[in-house]
Amino acid sequence: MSGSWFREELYPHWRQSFQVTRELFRANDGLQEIVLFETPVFGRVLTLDGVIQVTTGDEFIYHEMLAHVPIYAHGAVKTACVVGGGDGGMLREILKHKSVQQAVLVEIDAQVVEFCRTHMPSVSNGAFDDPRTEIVIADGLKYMAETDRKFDLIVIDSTDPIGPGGVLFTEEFYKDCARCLNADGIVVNQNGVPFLQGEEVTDTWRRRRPYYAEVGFYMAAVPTYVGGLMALGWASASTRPGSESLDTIRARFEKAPVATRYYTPDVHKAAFALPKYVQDLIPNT
Ligand code: AG3
Repeated sequence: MSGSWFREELYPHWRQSFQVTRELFRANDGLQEIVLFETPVFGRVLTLDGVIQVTTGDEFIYHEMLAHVPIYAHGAVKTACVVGGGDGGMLREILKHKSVQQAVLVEIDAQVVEFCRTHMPSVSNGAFDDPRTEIVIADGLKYMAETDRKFDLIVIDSTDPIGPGGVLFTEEFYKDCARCLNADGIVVNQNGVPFLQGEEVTDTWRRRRPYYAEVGFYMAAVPTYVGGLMALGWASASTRPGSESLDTIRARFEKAPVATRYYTPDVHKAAFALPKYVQDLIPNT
């Protein structure tokens, strides 16, 4: 990281660079390499195996959209499970909801949790110490295959489908998630930036379709997940998070408000308007 620039090489033919004020930490526990550095525009930036995961500047967009959209669409989430998400940002957003009684975080890499708790405390903002939180250090695939718990919401807060997080994009895992959802439960995940990673949308749709009556996507614009809008996937046996009327979502938000900087009921509804090039990645539509 000499020369004060960090270059992310996620894509073979397109790279993005960040000016680095200083590198704060670098470690490798054998599972993945974790690096933290300070930047002028995005604040603290965390990478895993060289790919941007969180920046303190724009993480709110991703975390709010994967937490509040399914929660307000469902209307009464009591139990939630986050798979991945070792930085604690997703837990933080989920726990803003008073209706949530229990949130289980299943993270494969203990160093990520400890590291983020110490060096990026604003991201978890106390969520790891909330009495409703349970932290399980385990492989998410194995956890979902073995647990007999059921959840109203499962958020798969993964890396891209490379490295240890790759299993969280498999048909086997989506099948187990379906079994671990209550009848009206919803699972959501990140599906990459379809302009550059279009196959993730197609693959996720095909792999979920056999196990969920309802499968779809919605969009959010996260500056450091460069390349256009990011696709967020959802699936459920019965709840269609984009179908509730704006009035219903507004009423739920007003009755049980949470502080947000990106999410609003209007943004919730609008996020389900898919650009044509994204629609075209979904088979049979
Ligand atoms: N993990 C999602 C990182 C995805 C980056 N992918 C990309 N740019 N295509 C975020 C973890 C935050 N809790």
